[in-house]
Amino acid sequence: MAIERADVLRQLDAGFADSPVVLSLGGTAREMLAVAGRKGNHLISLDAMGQTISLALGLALGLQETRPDEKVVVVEGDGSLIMGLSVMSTAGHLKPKNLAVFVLDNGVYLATGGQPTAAADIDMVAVAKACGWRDARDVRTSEELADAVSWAASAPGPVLIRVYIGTKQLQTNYFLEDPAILAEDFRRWLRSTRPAASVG
Ligand SMILES: Cc1ncc(C[n+]2csc(CCOP(=O)(O)OP(=O)(O)O)c2C)c(N)n1
Ligand SMILES: [Mg+2]
Repeated sequence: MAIERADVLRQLDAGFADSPVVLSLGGTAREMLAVAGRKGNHLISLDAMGQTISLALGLALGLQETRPDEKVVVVEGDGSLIMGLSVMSTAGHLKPKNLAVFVLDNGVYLATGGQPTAAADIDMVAVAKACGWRDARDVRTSEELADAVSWAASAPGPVLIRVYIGTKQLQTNYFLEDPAILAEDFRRWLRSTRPAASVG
């Protein structure tokens, strides 16, 4: 039985309650809001399809000096990953030890009606490794997911975890917020947890 997205999001929220978590757009963001509420440590890359890992990469590079052992966690979709695939080479080249990416792969652009993505023909684990990422793995069961969450928290990054999920969706409200406010809320949380760090 496939793992569904809401369960994965609950597990990621619990597993990384005090870490920066950068969320993809669309249903992933809306369902995280539904299961976890608005969290200071969650940064939603609202409508910025293909940009989520790039945004988190910059954040990871900025934080790696002050908090090297804390992961910047990304929750990305398969379609959005494929749209911004070039970041795989940049992240593999720069190798931030504090970057962990979870790709929630439902095989479709679910937010826009379920059109198939090219994910079925892509070995994301092989792509990550070929681009110089330190490690990557596939996850198909809740047990493997639990194991991957604790692995990602401690393994040196960048690491990628491809989580195969089903296409069930929670009924959620639409979410609209000024991205400047989302960024400012997140900055406030970062500063509150790192008073000594310079967070611009
Ligand atoms: C540049 C751009 N193109 C298209 C969209 C519309 N759009 C929003 S979410 C989405 C699907 C994203 O697919 P995926 O990352 O697999 O996430 P899923 O919907 O499956 O959770 C699309 C096409 C957008 N926001 N930005
Ligand atoms: Mg998808």
